[in-house]
Amino acid sequence: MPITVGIDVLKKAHEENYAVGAFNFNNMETLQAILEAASELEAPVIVEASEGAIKYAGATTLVYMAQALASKISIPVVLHLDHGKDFDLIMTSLRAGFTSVMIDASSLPFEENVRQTKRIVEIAHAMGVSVEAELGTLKGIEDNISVDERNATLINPTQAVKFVEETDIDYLAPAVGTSHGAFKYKGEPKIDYERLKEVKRLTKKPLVLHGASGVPVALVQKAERFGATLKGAKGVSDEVLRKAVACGINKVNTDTDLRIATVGAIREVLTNYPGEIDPRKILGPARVAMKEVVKSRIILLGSAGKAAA
Ligand code: TD3
Ligand code: ZN
Repeated sequence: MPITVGIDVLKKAHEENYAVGAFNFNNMETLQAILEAASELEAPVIVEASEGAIKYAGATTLVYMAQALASKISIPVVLHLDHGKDFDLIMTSLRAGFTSVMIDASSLPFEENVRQTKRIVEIAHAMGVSVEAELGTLKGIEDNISVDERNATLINPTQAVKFVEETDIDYLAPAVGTSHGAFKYKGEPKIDYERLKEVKRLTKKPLVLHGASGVPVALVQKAERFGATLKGAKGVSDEVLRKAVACGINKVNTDTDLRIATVGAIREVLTNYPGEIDPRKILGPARVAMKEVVKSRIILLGSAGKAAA
């Protein structure tokens, strides 16, 4: 079917208390892996491109690929701009055909975040596109963090209500203790579930978890076995993620796990077959490995079988 508007997929997830997987892509193999996995599980799915991905591949290339592959399957597929920080690039994505955009002005003072977010919401909504915005700073929260530091970093639930009312965004990404990349925590992961529940109760919006990759030990060990150096890599455990979904998360962003799966698979081929020069023999196994990651995430998030409207 044609690509779907973001809120149509996330409204249902919000009402039925599950999360939709949002996976980053910048090439054909990754997009195929995500869509094949979601389609086989009859799950709605979000494919997202960062500004870096757009600079790498081009907005129209990504849009045409997503439209072409989505048109051949019967699950809802949303095409989302991840962490849009630049007004012109957000406009480029809107014009190119994205059906959801994130305006990330979370590093700016609150009022400026409101102002920039509101401006994008007005334009995007006029085009029938949904908007995500972020409040707070994405940072791994450790055991020894002080209350002051925690409040300075994480989302303020009262402020969240004001933000949602003033901007009219469709979904909100609250900073609750996760961070991007393969090295999220030194100790045990800490997510502020109470704060998350409070944001959900007060805003009644679909919520988005960034920095959600699990960094599974098996994937890390495989990549390391073939020469990768990932010492100290640590992610959000399945149990923590399940709990975050139970507290109101409806969109879960995953990029790092796909990267680690890719690197492990490519390194394995290159190590075992040093004479191989066919890129398809090198990238094909990476596609298979990514597909497995996407499947296990979708099952974990509870969105398998939720494709029907
Ligand atoms: O927005 N993203 C994807 C881009 C982050 C760079 O890896 C996420 O929130 C996913 O974060 P991660 O690193 O946990 O997959
Ligand atoms: Zn993110």
